[in-house]
Amino acid sequence: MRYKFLLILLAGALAAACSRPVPPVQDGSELWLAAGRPYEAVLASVQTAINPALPAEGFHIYDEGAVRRIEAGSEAGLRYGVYALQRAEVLGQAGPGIDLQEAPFYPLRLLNHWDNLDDTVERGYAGLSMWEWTAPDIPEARIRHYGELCASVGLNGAVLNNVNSNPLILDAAHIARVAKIAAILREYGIRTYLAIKWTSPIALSGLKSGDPLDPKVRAWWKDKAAELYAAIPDFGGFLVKANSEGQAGPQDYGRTHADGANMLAEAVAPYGGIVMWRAFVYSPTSPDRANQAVEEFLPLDGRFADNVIVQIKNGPVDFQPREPFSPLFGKLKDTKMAMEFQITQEYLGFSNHLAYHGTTWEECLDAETYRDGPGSPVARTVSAIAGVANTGQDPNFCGYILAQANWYAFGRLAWNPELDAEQIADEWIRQTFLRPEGLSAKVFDKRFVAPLRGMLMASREAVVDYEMPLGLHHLFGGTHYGPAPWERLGRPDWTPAYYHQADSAGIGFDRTREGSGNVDQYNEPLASTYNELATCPEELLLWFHHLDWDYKLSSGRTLWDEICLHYDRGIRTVQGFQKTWAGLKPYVSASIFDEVNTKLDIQQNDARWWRDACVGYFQLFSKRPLPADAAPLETPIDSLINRNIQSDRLGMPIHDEAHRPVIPAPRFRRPRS
Ligand code: GCW
Repeated sequence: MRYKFLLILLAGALAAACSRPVPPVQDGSELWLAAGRPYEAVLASVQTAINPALPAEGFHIYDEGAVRRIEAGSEAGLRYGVYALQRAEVLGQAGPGIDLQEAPFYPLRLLNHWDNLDDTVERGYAGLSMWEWTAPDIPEARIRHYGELCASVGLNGAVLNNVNSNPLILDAAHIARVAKIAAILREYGIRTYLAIKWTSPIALSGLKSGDPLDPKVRAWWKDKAAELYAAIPDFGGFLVKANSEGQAGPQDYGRTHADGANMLAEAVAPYGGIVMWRAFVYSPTSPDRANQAVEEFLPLDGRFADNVIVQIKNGPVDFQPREPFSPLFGKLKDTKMAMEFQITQEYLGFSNHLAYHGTTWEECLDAETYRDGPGSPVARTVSAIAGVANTGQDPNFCGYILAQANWYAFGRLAWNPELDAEQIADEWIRQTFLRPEGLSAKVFDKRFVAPLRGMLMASREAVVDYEMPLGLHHLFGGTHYGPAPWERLGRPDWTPAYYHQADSAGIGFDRTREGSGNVDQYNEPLASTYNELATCPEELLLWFHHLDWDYKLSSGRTLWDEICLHYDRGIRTVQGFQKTWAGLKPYVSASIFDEVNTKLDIQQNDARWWRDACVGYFQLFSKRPLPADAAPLETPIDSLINRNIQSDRLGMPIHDEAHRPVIPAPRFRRPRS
């Protein structure tokens, strides 16, 4: 009897072991094209036709009897349609009777690559430049893979090089090389653009000036445009960073941004080219960096040529974990504007931290500007959208499988800014991670997709919490990876102390009407909403207000206590991710499991470093104890202050074997005797 019972138990255990899902073998190098049928197979299974009645890049997928058809306004539209069907198949939305008609919201949907001609990538955390500028040949296979990935989410343009541009990008050898890349990208419906250096005529041809009203300069750019279009007939145009962070520009010659942009616009106009002129400008002497884009660009509203687009970063300072939207979106009425998001995580833990940006961008795109009265969200004020790419030579393109979600989310929102961040996260997971054999879709959904989606959705807020909660911003040191709230030496608007303004009374940047007046760059009723403490959203409190440490928040707690608790909460959320991920082990390949596991461990150690550094440092001013329910600090501020993480040659942060940040004591030079 007893034996029989044991046998039944054993058989049960065996059956359970056999029905255990077999984790798929995959390494993340197919990104979100992993789970779908190959493009060619999807294409072969449908009847396609160009239908000029549809928008140029739009498509219509539908069934006619047993035949599945895709009609589109152009070849590019057909490609988008095939990829949309591929996605619908993975999502289980491609059953009989499918009827899906779409067209992109923005005509221009671009990636901006900050890639240098020596193959380094400014703010790139996924290896060297994916274009391999220094290699004898262009990396065709990678460029094709990139083309597929971009086309699958509807991106249609790429600026290949850094906005801190090298004039050599416009020499004959580089133009020839760019033409080869452009020829491949064209097959995927992607136009090629270049970032130019203002002083190119001086550097390349020895001109004496860069004055945009100088006929010689104007002629130079016209000739250069002719040369470019001879090599690349569908060349998209120029992206320009001028009079910004040490880059020269028209203001050096007493001219305006409009003079500069229009001169370039005139050169490319005959070929249908455009100029994207960046509004990222600020000078060290202004009292509030956040005010400067509006101060410089509002007076120029209506003075830009038709083929100029002013490209504006989402926030008024610089891609911080949280910023309000740039007030410029609500101000320019007669100028075309483009949104610039940063996909690469310059300020959100590089490619080490999970920080899903679908939520960040949704927050910005949905924000109400009141530019044309109620109902003018940021998304509707802009006519183009650009994202600073997070790509490099790493086999998975992004340096972290979970960072691929940001490239995907950017593409999807560029196609349709009204898509929901959670839906995008869901789509991305289902297309990226293969379902283990023997696991039903329902169980996979419940045990894997839903928990991972939860991690993505909570991740950006977690970073805000452990880096700079409640509207704090720019507390970074060195490479922008770690905390340095103590830094106050050098150009003021590059130092954390300029932004947090901590003193014995309190903390925060006063941008109210009593302070820098930045609130009044927003349209009413937003200006007053931000100006009044009672209505200013708490997540932006210290962006707009300098407040007493004892100021009471809606929770009834003091500002000081809330700051401490936010940092704690950020750490706890990441520790929660670690637990969740541990439970997802049976569903992913060993290599992906280990990759994420290690990165999450780095992230939680970094989060603890951020908390110790920021809370420890601000405590020197607040002189208050941590609230009773906060975790004690682990490292005394004395051993963190004035220290930065060690970086490798490419600026990537170094962690020890236990995944803790390596933070050496500063080396002081012995004074010469
Ligand atoms: O975010 C800052 C970066 C710079 C960058 C600059 C810009 C390309 O720290 O690396 O330069 O903005 O957007 O121009």
